[in-house]
Amino acid sequence: MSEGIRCLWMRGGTSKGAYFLKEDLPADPADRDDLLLRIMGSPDPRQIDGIGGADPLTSKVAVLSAPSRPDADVDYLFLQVFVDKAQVSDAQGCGNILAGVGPAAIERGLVAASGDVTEVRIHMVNTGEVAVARVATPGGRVDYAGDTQIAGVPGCGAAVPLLFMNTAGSMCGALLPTGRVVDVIDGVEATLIDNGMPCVILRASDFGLSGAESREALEADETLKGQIEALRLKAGLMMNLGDVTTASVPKMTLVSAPRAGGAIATRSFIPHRVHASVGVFAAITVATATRIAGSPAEALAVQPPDGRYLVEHPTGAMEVFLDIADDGTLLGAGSVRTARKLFDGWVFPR
Ligand code: NQM
Repeated sequence: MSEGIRCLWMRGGTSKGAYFLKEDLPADPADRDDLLLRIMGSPDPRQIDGIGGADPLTSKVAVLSAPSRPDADVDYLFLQVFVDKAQVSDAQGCGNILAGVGPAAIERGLVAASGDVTEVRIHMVNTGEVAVARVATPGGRVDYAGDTQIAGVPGCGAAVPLLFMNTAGSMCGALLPTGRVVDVIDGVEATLIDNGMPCVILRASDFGLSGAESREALEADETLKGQIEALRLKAGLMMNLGDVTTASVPKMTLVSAPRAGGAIATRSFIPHRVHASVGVFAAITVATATRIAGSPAEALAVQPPDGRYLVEHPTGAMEVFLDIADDGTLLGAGSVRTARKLFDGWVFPR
């Protein structure tokens, strides 16, 4: 049996993942990815011989290290470990796993707790931006208990507020990488947009859907999935992402009018499974699309009075905050998540 590797298993928002120190993993990315596949048990739809949860939302990795820039406290590289393919991708960030990064950095001694709330500036290596997380640290230790509830997670936990700036064009170089609000691909109108996550925003009704379908119903519709994938491959090229055949971006998000008092309803293909809720950066990106005059999302949305967008999804709604200047410039965005340490120990790859 190979040596064990130090690993924190945490829930971050509505995702779960393995948090490692960079120094505990091979320096060569190919060796690192090979090790992570073996740790997670991929490729295998059940990930039976690894710790992955047989779902893209629970097959995630955070790699933490000392900051490589002066305006950050810690570096965070996100890696998506595919479940049924031997692939590991750094082509996206993850705002849910990000919620566990502050706590994990404090647990591992990369960041010192200071006072009741420790502010952790996190350099998101995938996109080159810095997020600020606020972590409850009464008595100098991370406190995971609290009374904040987020949709898609039973029970409550300590709030982890996340703040972002300069997320526009994170992977695509511009908020609207084609320079247009609407592109027509395969006869379907789409907004190609990136405010932290490359997303293709489509009307659910253009696919004969209400937008209230369950995750299971959408995943069972092979014709729909084929149509969405064909669109995605074309959109990826248009969004400066190149050939996205093996990438986890762009996310394909079907939008419809809100049904539960929110701003907009979503069903998000990430990209081959349907998200049980919605990603943090994906929600921020969809909320941003609702502000863009002439976009399908704008026409369907109900604008909140205070910049707090409830983005509806299959298991409730995610609240994201957008700070937009009068001239339309995006000043910042935020969300509140919770995180929880589930297991700390050594993982033994096959
Ligand atoms: O968009 C899943 C998640 C995510 C990404 C995915 C995320 C984000 O919910 O910021 O959090 O879209 O693959 O973990």
